[in-house]
Amino acid sequence: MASSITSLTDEARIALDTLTGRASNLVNPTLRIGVTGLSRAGKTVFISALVHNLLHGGRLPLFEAQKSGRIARAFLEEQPDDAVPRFQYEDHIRALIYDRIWPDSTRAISELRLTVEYESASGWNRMFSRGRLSIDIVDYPGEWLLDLPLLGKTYAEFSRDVFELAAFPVRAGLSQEWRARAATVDPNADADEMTARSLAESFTAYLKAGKDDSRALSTLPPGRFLMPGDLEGSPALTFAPLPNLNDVRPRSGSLHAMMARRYEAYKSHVVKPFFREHVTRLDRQIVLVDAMQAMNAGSEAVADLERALTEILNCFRQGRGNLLTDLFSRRIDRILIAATKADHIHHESHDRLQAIVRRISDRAIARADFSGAAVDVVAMAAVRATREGTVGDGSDALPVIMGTPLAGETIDGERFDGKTETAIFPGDLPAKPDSIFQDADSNSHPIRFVRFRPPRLERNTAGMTLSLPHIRLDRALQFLLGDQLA
Ligand SMILES: Nc1nc2c(ncn2[C@@H]2O[C@H](COP(=O)(O)OP(=O)(O)OP(=O)(O)O)[C@@H](O)[C@H]2O)c(=O)[nH]1
Ligand SMILES: [Mg+2]
Repeated sequence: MASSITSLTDEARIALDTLTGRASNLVNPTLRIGVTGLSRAGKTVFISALVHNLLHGGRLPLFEAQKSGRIARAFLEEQPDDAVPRFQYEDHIRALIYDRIWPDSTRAISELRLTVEYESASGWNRMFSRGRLSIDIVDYPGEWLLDLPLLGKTYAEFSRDVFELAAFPVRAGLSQEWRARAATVDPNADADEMTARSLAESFTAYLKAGKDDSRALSTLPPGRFLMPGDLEGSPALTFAPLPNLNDVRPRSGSLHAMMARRYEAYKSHVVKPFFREHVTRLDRQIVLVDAMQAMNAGSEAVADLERALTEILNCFRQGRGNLLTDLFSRRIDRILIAATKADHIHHESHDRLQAIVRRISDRAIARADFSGAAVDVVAMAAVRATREGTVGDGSDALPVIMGTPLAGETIDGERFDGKTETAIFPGDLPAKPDSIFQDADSNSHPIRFVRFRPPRLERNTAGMTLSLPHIRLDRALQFLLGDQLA
């Protein structure tokens, strides 16, 4: 399988990268952490909060190195990769802390290097010198990972799979227009740029409709169709599946041949370089999931999230038969699956959220036939936008969360102005994790979901702003970094 999807040059290049990587790692130990998740999952906010808390000595009691005072210094350094956009940490922090607005959507890959100087916990290591670890944090869209299966599929197989999925009840309505348009073309007709373009546009509209749908269906490949970046309009992105293809070689000059060539170009110019240059270099990975949004949208959306998570975990699976590890031996040894935005619910429900995400991941892990790396699950909020309280007293006391809803958010017809702090009873998550997979009445107790503004930071007596509040960010840090700073 490996030889069919990679060329010798790929393998040679990867081997060389590994060698030079290992050599420089002896001089300056580095850890590459990938941060991914579907769009709006909370990647940018997570990285900003993580870095801010490390730079400013935030409250991180579960992050052992910080708690025991062994971190001497943390600072940003120039990143090693000149061709990857820098994660614009300062801009995001300005938005979060000074403007109290959420940072803009980012939609592409970016990277940031944070270096930590620390005292080793072991007396033996301490004798030599202070430890130093550079942490390269790479933010990239989860949608791009969903492209991995394409490497193992021919254009005809890809087309058949896409048509099959598009006919499923959840997607049939959304895909109807594109399927009707596709049914009017003859794959064997002469190649024509305008036909290719109109099919690609109609197909992209279907992919986009799934994303915008209230059921919040997760994205289908090709991932760059919705996030084209600088490839917008290029032939590698101007193709679409064709109906009723069989495995015979397309006639040269036909629409089928043109589409198949562009599909192959997408694989070799977009998908392979991304995995080769980015994913295969990661040591650790955190996958952020917005489980509450899926639960609020009902069991179909939960099943869909599970499907996307299975495919994402599949990319990090080890052993034979994995398109990625077949080519490459360096492996991710820890994966954290993190449910974000836990500040939308009362702490009594945090464990429930964690149990639900564990349940979704367990099924995804079983389906991905996954083993090897250590996997953990956490429910957290990288930035805690709410405080907790109770309304009423005695047996009538209700747990509430308080925060400033974003301007324009509504609850029970009340519209918020973005300035007034409000107490909200968020509702409870189901006690039995399995119930989210059944349609029962998961919708009869939806969580009351309003988006809040980022919090106002407290100042200490010296007038210094304190670090960004969070929920269990320290637990995530301990899992991702703790052993490296021991
Ligand atoms: N309350 C709360 N909201 C959050 C938190 N993290 C993210 N959000 C919300 O989720 C939105 C998306 O967060 P981002 O960090 O921009 O998500 P992303 O994954 O980088 O999104 P893309 O760049 O579009 O892929 C934010 O605008 C916030 O509204 C959190 O910890 N608490
Ligand atoms: Mg982002």
